Amino acid sequence: MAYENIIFQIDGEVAVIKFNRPKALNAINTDVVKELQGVLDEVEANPAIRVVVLTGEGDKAFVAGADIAQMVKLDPLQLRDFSLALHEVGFRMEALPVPFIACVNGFALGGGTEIAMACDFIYASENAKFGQPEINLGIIPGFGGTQRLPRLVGKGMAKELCMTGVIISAQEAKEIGLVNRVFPADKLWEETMKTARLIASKGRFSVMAVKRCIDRGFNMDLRSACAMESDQFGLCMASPDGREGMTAFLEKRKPEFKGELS
Ligand code: DAK
Repeated sequence: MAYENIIFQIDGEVAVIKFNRPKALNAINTDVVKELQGVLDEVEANPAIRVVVLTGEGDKAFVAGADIAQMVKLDPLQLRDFSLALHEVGFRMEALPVPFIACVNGFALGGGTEIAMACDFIYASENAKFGQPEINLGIIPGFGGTQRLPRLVGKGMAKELCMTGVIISAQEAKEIGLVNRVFPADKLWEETMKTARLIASKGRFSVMAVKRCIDRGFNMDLRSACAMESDQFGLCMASPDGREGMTAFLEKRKPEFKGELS
């Protein structure tokens, strides 16, 4: 599939999805959603991809939200399709076994904060800005903002952000637990790729198991979640990578993970 609104590149074991509408601050329209679906198909079909990084073209924005200019022209059924398609993108990112890292290099507003939250974690530049300003447009977040935000930062803070529409700095976003780390703008990419490659160097199966246990376990009761963790732990221990990791430790050498399940 050819992409016009997204740049998709593979750099070793790391795939990079770059929103590429810098003139509209990388706002997400229906074409972007279609292209995201195509990119996720490629990620799913390519086992050589171990980590995916999402970022924005240019130095001003990650994604400044859904494309307001397009949204006002859509009828209710088209909006519903847009909503369902975008939600499906988020669910697929969460369901895929590879981790997604949001590398937020500027404005991440509305749908921008929301797509970043659908990633496994967020790194940001010092000049990045986050917020759910939909309330200023007379609407509410439509891509999981009222759901993923409270799970990350707590109900009170999520309500404050969604009810006021205020835009917060990267540092504030870090303080409330929305962002993992903040870097100077000129170091963000390098630091994000360093972490992406570090994760890519670990066992594929154990990285997948961590993602699965934390995401699925979060919405389960503790006993059931711990039982799931035990299952995944047993599978990891018995996998070739698990045996290699422990043997390498005992032999005082670096492990060579193959990512094979049996
Ligand atoms: N949509 C379309 N164009 C946008 C845009 C957006 N969200 N944000 C910026 N732009 C365009 C501007 O119109 C401008 O275009 P030109 O006038 O040059 O043609 C260009 O990008 C540069 O923007 P500014 O001139 O405004 O730049 P400033 O530095 O002055 O301000 C800003 C930057 C980010 C503070 C400002 O652009 C701004 O407030 N933008 C809107 C931010 C916002 O309200 N975002 C939330 C949008 S609502 C759904 C899923 C998701 C959503 C809804 C439904 N379903 C699943 C159904 C999400 C909704 C949203 O995200």
